[in-house]
Amino acid sequence: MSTEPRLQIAIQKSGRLYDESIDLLKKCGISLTRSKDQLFCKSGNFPVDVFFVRDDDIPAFVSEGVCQIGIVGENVLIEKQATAQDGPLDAIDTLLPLGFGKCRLSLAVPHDFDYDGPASLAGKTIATSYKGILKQYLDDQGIKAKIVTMEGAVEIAPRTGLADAICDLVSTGATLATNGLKETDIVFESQSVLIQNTSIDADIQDILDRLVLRLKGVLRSRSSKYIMLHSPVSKLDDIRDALPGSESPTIVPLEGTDDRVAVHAVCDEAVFWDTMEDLKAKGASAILVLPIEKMLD
Ligand code: PRT
Ligand code: ZN
Repeated sequence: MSTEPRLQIAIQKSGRLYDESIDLLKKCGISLTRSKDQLFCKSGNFPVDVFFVRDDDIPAFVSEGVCQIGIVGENVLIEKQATAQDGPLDAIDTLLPLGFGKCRLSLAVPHDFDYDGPASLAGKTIATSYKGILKQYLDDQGIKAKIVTMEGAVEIAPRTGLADAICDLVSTGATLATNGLKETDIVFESQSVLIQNTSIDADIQDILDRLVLRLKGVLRSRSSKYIMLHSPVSKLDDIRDALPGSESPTIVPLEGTDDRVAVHAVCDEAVFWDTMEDLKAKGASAILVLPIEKMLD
């Protein structure tokens, strides 16, 4: 009996990336029914099996081929590659940025630290969970500093006297502010990415190609809008030029009139009130902006 090929994907089992990873797969039409604490789940309507693991384990799962693909923060991927001891995690390619889990790995110092650029950190102690990325950054800048590795609660290190500065993930900056720290330099900007093992069997590659096409469609539809309006024929060029991120709109005749047409376009950028007012000032009317649910090029 031959078994149908299935694509294995590793995602975070709980935490900041979980909800959006699941949401993205569901938007791709992949149905998943996972009971709490279940670490493995087969989709019933698409040949995909999902493994739920700690984010730190995802790069190894993919490079070892346990899963062919994974969703992980780029910060974790690059750090694991920088510190891999059993040979680098080089059997991994990054396929696609996914647009969520955005954050930055930043240096921060106490407010009373007399900071004048990264060179101020020479001879100082920096606490971080990202030793590999930080060491690379300091080496590139020719700065010699001591790195202390902490697994969590890095922000309290300066207050306890354990370190002079920290290097940690920041999104809103609220945690730094609460701990009396100021962000000084961005070391690395991160978001979640889709990664893949570099060698994938052809039949599984076909499934991956289908998934990637759907993912691209979902990601594009998130940032795109469908715009419909009426335009005087004489103003068509002006109005077409004012449509944000749209190349070739569809022009449709309007019944009962020769001097006005309907314009329909997919705009690859946000459509703000300013843009709509500008279109109106150029002669457009009946302007409608609609969300797009799915796209397939
Ligand atoms: O259990 P597991 O090991 O899977 O999860 P984890 O606890 O290691 O990771 P988790 O769920 O906290 O984060 C997963 C990923 O989310 C990270 O690897 C990043 O790619 C991404 N991400 C995005 C963040 C943040 N934003 C973020 N703000 N990860 C952590 N933080 C923390 C940061 O460490 C700091 O403590 O949030 C705090 C700062 O937030 P602000 O908003 O106060 O600046
Ligand atoms: Zn983790």
